[in-house]
Amino acid sequence: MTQPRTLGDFDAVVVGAGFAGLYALHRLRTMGLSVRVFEAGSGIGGTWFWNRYPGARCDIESLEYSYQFSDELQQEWGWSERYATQPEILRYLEHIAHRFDLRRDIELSTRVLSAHFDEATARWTVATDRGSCTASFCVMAAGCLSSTNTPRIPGLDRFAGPTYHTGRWPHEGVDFTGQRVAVIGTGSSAIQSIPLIAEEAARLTVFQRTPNYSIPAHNQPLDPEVVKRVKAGYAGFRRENAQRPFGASFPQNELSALQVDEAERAREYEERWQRGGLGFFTSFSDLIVDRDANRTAADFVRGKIREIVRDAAVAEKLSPKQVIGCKRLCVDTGYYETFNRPNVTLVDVNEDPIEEILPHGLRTKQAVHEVDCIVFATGFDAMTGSLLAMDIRGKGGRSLREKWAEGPRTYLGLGTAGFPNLFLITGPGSPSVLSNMVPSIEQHVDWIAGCIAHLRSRGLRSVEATRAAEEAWVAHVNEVADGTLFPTCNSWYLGANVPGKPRVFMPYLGFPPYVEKCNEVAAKDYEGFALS
Ligand code: NA7
Repeated sequence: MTQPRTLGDFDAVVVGAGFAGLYALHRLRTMGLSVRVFEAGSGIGGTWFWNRYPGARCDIESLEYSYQFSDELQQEWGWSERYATQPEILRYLEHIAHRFDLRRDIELSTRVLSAHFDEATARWTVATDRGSCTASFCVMAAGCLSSTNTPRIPGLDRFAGPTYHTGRWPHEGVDFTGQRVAVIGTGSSAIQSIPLIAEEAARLTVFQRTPNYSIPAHNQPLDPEVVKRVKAGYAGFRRENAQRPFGASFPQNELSALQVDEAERAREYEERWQRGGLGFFTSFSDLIVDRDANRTAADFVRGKIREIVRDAAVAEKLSPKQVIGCKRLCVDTGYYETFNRPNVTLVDVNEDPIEEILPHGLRTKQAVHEVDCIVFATGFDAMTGSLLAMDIRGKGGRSLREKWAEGPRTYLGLGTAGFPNLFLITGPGSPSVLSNMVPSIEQHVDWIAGCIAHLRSRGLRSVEATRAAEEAWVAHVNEVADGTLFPTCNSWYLGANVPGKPRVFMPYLGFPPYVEKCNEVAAKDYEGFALS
């Protein structure tokens, strides 16, 4: 038997080289720690390395979907559009790697297979497909939306043409010219890519399970005056956004939707629709807590769909029935309009389910749809998928998969009892996907860095969430979610998109109170964590 290659002994191992892993490396290395980052991709960028489908772009505005840890960096970097494209975000991350000399501590094309904690030494042994190493701290920066979900449709292996997943797009791109294309799924990735695929393809058939609400992006080149204004007071702009519920600059209306008359409501929604983007969801204060309030926003969007889509039957199929915002709200450029094109067909798989994939098409209950290629825009095993893909074992050899069999359990989404010195960045139980990810990532990395510095200053070597603190936090996360309309539909926030996944609401709603709680825990000597 060959001995596994030894990759060294480090203070910290970081899994993943996306926004989270890159900043974790920089921050921990600046503190004097020896750090090694393992990244499965052949390049850095995480989400923005993998998701190269046509139209892939961020739906948080570029001036705030960026790091703030270095004012020089945020002053010198110039975004070109209101919403940055995937190539521009990747260029930004490559710039970061270069500017902060990060590459020398990143092992690309290296997949972490397992991480096992040794109680005697209080160290983690991290095994990868290229060798193993040990570390005092293991920082999971593997991404919330990284582990792709491809439905097991009978016959898929017999399909003669190429298949693609939006989250694993070929680097060389795909030319759909003259092709008959199937897109399965109508989440954010589908909503961004469908208009562009439709322009190229000879025929596009969209297979929709749940229609989604989408707000126009009204993307445009960034106005130099806006950039100048933000850059003149960047810290203030960041501070203000951090006070908002989602940690992003969506203007929050403090009024209830039911407190104003119909004309006022329509005016507010129309203004937000014209402005574009996710800020539509903060039109009123109670859209995610009150069904009647929510219905007014949902009706507004359904009305827009009817105005945009000429065929009334297609408009009806595209009209979501669930609570608006319950599934991630989407932002688009010409999505609903695309269904007016003569080369686009919409199939509702609820009334006409896909029964099998044939070598040259898809057979639904009612018809055979001949296609040359299939695009799976079917999303991810969100929040826990990439963590549970690794064999993570804590005290007593207990595996995380076993511990989370009924759903993830964490304290603050940062740590989990029984797994000392294991930190999760934007883990389940933290605002993560319900917030602007980049500030959330920075907040977590800074907190982790502070915690490690605290341990070191006291000559301690281990930190572990207590079971009691974890239980209380899980109960609190559920209580907050139960006070909203989020649990009322089958979203990936609940794991409902992956067959067999336990139905548990995973993110924590409310960026400002969450940050306050983390700061309070740190100030009280890491209350709820056992230090030794
Ligand atoms: P999403 O938002 O999870 O969307 C996946 C889509 O695929 C969604 O419409 C699903 O329908 C659909 N889906 C999943 N499985 C199936 C099967 N078996 N049959 C038909 N349709 C299916 O992933 P995205 O990549 O679009 O976006 C992920 C996040 O990235 C997004 O929220 C933003 O935060 C950025 P369903 O709704 O489950 O009925």
